[in-house]
This record gives sequence, structure tokens and C-alpha cells, in this order.
Amino acid sequence: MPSKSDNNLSFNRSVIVTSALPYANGEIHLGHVASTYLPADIFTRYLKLSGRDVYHLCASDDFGTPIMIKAEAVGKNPEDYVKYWHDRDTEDFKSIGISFDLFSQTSSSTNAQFVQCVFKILQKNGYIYENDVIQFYCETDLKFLPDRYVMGKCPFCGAEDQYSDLCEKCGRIPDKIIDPKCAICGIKPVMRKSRHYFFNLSTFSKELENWLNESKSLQTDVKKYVLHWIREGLHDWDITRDIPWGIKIPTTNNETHATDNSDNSKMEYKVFYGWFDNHLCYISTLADLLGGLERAKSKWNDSEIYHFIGKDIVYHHYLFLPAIRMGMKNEYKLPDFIPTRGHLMLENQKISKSRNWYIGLKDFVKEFDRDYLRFYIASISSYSQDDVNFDWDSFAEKINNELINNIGNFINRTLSFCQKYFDKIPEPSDFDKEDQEIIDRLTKIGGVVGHLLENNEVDKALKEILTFSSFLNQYFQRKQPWKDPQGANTLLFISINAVRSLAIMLEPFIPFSAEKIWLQLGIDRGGDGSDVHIQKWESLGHMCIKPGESLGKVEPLFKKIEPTQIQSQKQKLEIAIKNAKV
Ligand code: B3M
Ligand code: ZN
Repeated sequence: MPSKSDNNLSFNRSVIVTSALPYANGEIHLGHVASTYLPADIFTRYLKLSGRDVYHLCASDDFGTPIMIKAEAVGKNPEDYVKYWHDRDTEDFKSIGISFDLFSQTSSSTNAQFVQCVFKILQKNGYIYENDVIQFYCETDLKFLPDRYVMGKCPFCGAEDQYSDLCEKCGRIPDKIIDPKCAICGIKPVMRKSRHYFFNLSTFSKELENWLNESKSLQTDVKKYVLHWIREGLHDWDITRDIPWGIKIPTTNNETHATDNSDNSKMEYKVFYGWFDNHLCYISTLADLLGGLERAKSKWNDSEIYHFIGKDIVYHHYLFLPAIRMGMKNEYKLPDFIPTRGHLMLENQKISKSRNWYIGLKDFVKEFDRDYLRFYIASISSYSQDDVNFDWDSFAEKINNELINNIGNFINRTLSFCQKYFDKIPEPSDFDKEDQEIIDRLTKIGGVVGHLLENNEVDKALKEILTFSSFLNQYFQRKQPWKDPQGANTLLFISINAVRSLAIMLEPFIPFSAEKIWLQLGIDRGGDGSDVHIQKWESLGHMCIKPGESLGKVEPLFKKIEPTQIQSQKQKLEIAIKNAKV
């Protein structure tokens, strides 16, 4: 793997971007959008505009006990249940312009086959072993209780009421939870024996440590605590679950346990743990997209690999996922980047579905322009694992003052002035010092914003665009075109071209509005490719709109947010939290 001194992509390589897979059991909310999907989408859109070969992949995460139990609770079989959520997620993503090249499912047949094949490779390479596990069994509910169904005290940090598959307090995976209780009925479970497969994660400690230390492109602060986990000692992972919903564990010839008398020992009643199969779906989704695993493999190994995640799944992506690839003797290369972001807080409180303290996407886009959401979240999305806060007042303020009064204002005043006083785009006269300054800025801004986007600095990139736009507003203001509209030809010629540059730069952030700008500029994105070049990043510093061209229908792009709208959103949240069951 090439080592890097900077986060810059090598231009010629293709890029594979993955977004963490949403569990197929509930709606996408703003927290997911902020930590993962929007930053990944902005990044991908930027790369596509820059003419890079890039794929954005995702899938619904279909397996696991919670999903099986939820399906049961609503009287559906798990297949139908996950299909429902897969379709719903597809719709929700589309509604805010999160565009994947493929949104697959971990339960796809390609993934199932791939996962079984990976398991066999790991087994052949000696990284899988069998062990009896004494497992929690609930005598009231008559089932083995996988991690999600056992709650207790975290052995690492002592936090109470933690699920045994993830301590929300310290982010580690407690292997032996203290004072266990069945999460369904609350009664203390008994112990029963069951035969399981283990992945030898601890074997990879040194290799993982070296990889983390050598990598220049992983976030330093995240690396620091992952290295700390390694020094504390990694535990092997039990990759078997005693439930019927999941990818079946392939039986092998030398399986001794299959003849065991106890049903609990038979692998045919067992499936893989969801965290064994889900990240492999990054690869199998590429295989589905490219028409086969062989093609996927060569593309994968020839690309820069980005896994976008939220900070609660660091352990899985910085340790488990790379170790599995190492165990396959790097048949598929390790990630180059794992952009990791913090949680989104809502009005300074932790988002919680059970407490009804969250905003669903569907509700949001019913009330507000979807680009408002993208703009606001992008503006607070720093490339770090620090938490960020969604605040209704600052949302309204940013939209009204930055998006509308700054960007919207410049675009609308330019286009409507031109339409009012000139039939066509006017011929410019000689450029004066001020004109020249704008043109100079125009030639540089694409490089500045592009560099930031390449480095995942979404919020900073947007800030640069805003600074550029306020500069354009000042330019327009200083030129006072209303005093002599016919003499404003040069100002308008330059400003209209700046509007085109803005349309390109804004596309990754607010694609629906960018589309409207193109239409108002009289440039139809068509589909025949004729206008492609002037909509690409590399052209944004040039004066591509020529005198004599006509504008489309000009109208204001945005509508201001009223204080009453914000009031009612806040009330809605307060009412919802009061009505929450817990
Ligand atoms: N389905 C969602 C989460 O834990 C989980 C991500 C899988 S990514 C391979 O946030
Ligand atoms: Zn803990």
C-alpha cells in the first residue's frame, strides 16, 4: 500500500466510498445523516464532479437478533420485514439526495456466498477455532440470549444498564457483563452450553498496531484510543449466534460437533454474527455493481478505500474489519481512510429514539427544503469525532443569513438584474481593477474548496464558499448597477459567470438548488452530455458563459424560515418526549 504524507488522493486512482450500513429496523434520522451519509455523499459528489472514477456503496444491515425479534413482534417474517425497511431507507436517502451507486442488502445472495467463502479462507488460514460457550439462556422466553438481549454492568468502565455487545459509555465491547439480566423479561438468565466458532482477533494485535502506527491517513485522535485498546489486550470474537436469522455457517467435512447429540451444538442451527457479515457487504455490494467478485477484487485493490462511519463503530472498523482482511492475507486491501465523526446532539441532548428525542428524515423534509438540512449539517460537520449539535435557532439563523441572505441573494440579484435590463448575457467592456480581482478569485476558489473537500473538511469548504459569495455581494454593491443599468454589462457578465461557479461548488452540498441554478442560467443538464464540461469542477475558474446566451426563468431560489416554524418544531419535540414510553 502506498504510504502518504498528505490526505491528497492520487488523481488517477479510482475511489470506493462506503457508508456504514443502516440496520433494517427503523428510520434514518438526522444523527445518521450527520455522522455518515451526508459527509460521504458530499465527498462522492465532489469527486464525481472532478471527473474521478468513484463509487459510493451502502446496504441495509439485515441480520441480527433485534431485527428478528422486531419482525416477530409485528407478525412478519424477517425477509419481508427487512425488505420493508430497505425500501423505506432507499426512499429516505433519495429524498435528501444521498445517492449511492448501489444500495444493497447484507441478506443478498452475493453477500451470503461471499461471507461463507471468507469464513472458509479464514478457517484454512488457521484463524478460526471452535469452543464451547456457556451462554445465557432465558428460561422464561425459552431462547438463547445473544448479546443484545443481555444487559448489565460494563466490566471495563462500570457503567450500569449496558448491552453486552456495546458499552455506550466507553465504546468497548464487554465480553463478560456483570449482573446480567434478560433484556426481554428482566429475569436473570441461566447458563447453557453451545458450540461456537471464534475469530482469532488477538493474533493480529501486532499487525494491527503496525498498520495503525504506519498509516498517515487515519485520524490521529481515533488511532490513539484504538492503540490503547490493543495495548489493553484484544479478545477473540465469537462469530456464531444461536438464532435462525442470519447467514448460515457452512458445514465442513471435519466437523466433529455436528455429530454431537445436543441440538445446541449443531452448526446448522447457527448463523454468523451480524458483525462478521455486514462489513463484508462493502465488498459484495461492489461485486453486485460490477458484475462479479473477480472484477470487484481487482477494482477494490486498485482503488483508494474510504469507510465513512460514526464513532460508535470504531472498534469494528479499526480492529475487526482490518483483522479479517489481514486474515485473508490481504486478498482485499485495507482501508486507506476511515472518516470517523462524532454524534449529533439535538438541542444539546443525546439523540434517543426510545425517548422520542430525534428528528426523522421524513418529518423534516415535509416541513423544510431538503437542501436546508444538507446545508446546515454540512456547516457544522467537522472532520473529527467531536459531537456536534443540531439547534433549531441556529438552523434558522444559518439558513436565513448565510444560505439565503448571502448566497441566494447574490444569485438572485445577479440573474434578475440581468433579465430585467438585458435580453441576453451582455458583452463585457474592459475589466477594471475590481473586476480583475473577482476574476482572480474565481480562478483560485475551485482549488481551495476542492482541496478542503478532498480532505473531508466539509464545514471549512462551505465556509470558503460563503466568504467568496459575500465578496461577490460586496462587488455587486460597490458597482451600484442600479445607477446606470446599461453600463453594468461587465459586472453582470462576470457575476453571471460567478453564479455558474457557485452552482458547481454548491452541487455537492445542495444538489437540488444547484439544479435550479442551472435551469435559471439557461443550462439544461439534459442527459446528452453536451453541457457536461461547463458543469465540471475543472471548468469553474473560467468564464464559460458567453455574451449572447439567454437565461432561463429567474425566480428566488429559497424561502426564509419563519420564527413560527421553528417554534412549532421545538414544541413538537417537547410533546414527543413527554409521550415517550420510557
Ligand atoms: N449496522 C449500524 C451501527 O452500528 C451498523 C453499521 C454496520 S457497518 C458495517 O451504527
Ligand atoms: Zn463500559
